[in-house]
Amino acid sequence: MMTPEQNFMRKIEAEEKIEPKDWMPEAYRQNLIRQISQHAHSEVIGMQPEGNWITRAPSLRRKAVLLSKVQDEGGHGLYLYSATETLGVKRADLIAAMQSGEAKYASIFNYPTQTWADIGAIGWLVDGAAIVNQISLQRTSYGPYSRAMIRICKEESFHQRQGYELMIALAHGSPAQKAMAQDALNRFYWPALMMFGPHDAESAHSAKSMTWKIKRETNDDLRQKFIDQTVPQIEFLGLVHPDQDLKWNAERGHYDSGEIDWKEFYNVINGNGHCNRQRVEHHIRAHEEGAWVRDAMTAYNAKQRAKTTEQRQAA
Ligand code: FAQ
Repeated sequence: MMTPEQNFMRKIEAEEKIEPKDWMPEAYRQNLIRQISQHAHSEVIGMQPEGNWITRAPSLRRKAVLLSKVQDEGGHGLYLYSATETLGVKRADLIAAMQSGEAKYASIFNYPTQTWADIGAIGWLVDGAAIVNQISLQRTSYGPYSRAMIRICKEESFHQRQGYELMIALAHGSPAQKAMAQDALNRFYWPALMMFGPHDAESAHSAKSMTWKIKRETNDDLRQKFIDQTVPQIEFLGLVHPDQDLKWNAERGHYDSGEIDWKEFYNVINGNGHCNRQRVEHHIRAHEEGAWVRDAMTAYNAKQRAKTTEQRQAA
């Protein structure tokens, strides 16, 4: 006879998914709640930097694409909150933790979107980095998270392409447009690398998350993939790579790169980035303004339930 813990590890090793009603160690559950809810918060807060440009998109086509992309991000947040709720937590508590600063969201969304080229850079680099991570998370050990990732990755690849297509238009446009594209690349490249988290040696959760197959690849390995795939994309755009120390390493078969500004990273994740306060304040305001929708839905559901009970009793 196996203990529940042994059976859990057997499933993990056999690549079987852990489902909501299965026995799981409390630390596994807590780690998933932390990671999936922070992922959900990132998707929802991530609507703000791009939402900032919907009214200023330069054409109807660009506006329709951006509007639909931002809506998709909201949808991703909803799948991920639902996946987190299967672990026995309430969405309202998760949102309260984000609003109070107790729970984090991706550092990248605390940078401002200053020009239209930033919208291209976000789709290309931010969604691009998110996909590298999320493709790996499609194989995560927790069933609901894995299934959410499969669905989200399909949409993210459209997001990445629309961003790159926008960058191509600018980089191959007038000198002023090309300069705008270069400036957006310069400002978003390093924060995109920070999305993968601290170096493996500094990563508090990685060891456990790798053993439990919550994470399938480490922060540094995923970051390296992104660095390698971005080099030919920058070349195709005809832009200058922002990393002066970037060098092909034939022995490793990868690019060596310059060091990330970790002081900036920790500053941003600890609440002191350019837009941290603004992002959370906006979320609180939008959440309060939407209270009537949640109340109306709760009242409607209660009425429907009462009606069904009445009909059953009458039958
Ligand atoms: N920003 O021990 P680790 C998107 C925190 S989706 C903020 O290495 P872990 C789509 C970390 O939470 C982007 N905090 O942590 C989109 C932990 O803090 P805690 C979101 C960060 O979990 C595009 C502490 O540092 N994607 O962009 C960051 O093992 C466009 C120690 O770090 C995901 O969330 C950071 N960059 O690895 C939407 C993917 N890095 O909890 C709209 C799922 C680290 O102890 C527009 N998440 N921290 O207080 C993951 O893969 C992992 O959670 C990592 C971090 C890799 C992010």
